[in-house]
Amino acid sequence: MSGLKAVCVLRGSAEVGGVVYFSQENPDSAVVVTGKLEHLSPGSHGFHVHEFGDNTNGCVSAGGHYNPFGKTHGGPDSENRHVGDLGNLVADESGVANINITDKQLQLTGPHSIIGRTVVVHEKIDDLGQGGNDESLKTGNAGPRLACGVIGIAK
Ligand SMILES: [Cu+2]
Ligand SMILES: [Zn+2]
Repeated sequence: MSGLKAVCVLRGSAEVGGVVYFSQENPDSAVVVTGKLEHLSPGSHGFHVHEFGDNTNGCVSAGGHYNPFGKTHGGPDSENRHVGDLGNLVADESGVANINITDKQLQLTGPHSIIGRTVVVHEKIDDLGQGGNDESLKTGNAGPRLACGVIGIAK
C-alpha cells in the first residue's frame, strides 16, 4: 500500500472555510492532518470529526463527535476521548489557522474510517473535557459550528 489520502473542503454560512488534508502510510500508522482555514476570529476554535457525512441541514446534520467506542469527550492527548476529538485550531491575528496535527486514533481505512464523515470547526474554544459540566464531556463547550465539510478520498 502506498498510503491513504483524504481531503475535506470546509464551508460555512459566513466566509469561514478552507481545505484539510489527511494522510496515513498504513493502517498501523498515525494520521497526519494538514491544511489551512481562513476568516476565523483570532484565537482557539474547537476542531473535530463528527459522525455523519450529512450536511443536508448545514453542519448540524453531521451529528455529534465521531465516537465509535462510547467514550466521553476529551482532548487529542486524553486517554478518554472521542476518536473525532482533534482539540483546537489557533487562528492568528489575520484569522488564519494553519493545521499540522499527527493523531494516533484517526483511521482512513477499516471499520472506523473517517472517510465519509464530517470535519467541523467551531466558534469557541474546546475545553477538552475539563470544563466541569456535562456539556464539557460531550462537546467541550465549543459552541456553534462555523464551517464543515465531508471527508472524501483524495487522489
Ligand atoms: Cu465539533
Ligand atoms: Zn468529542
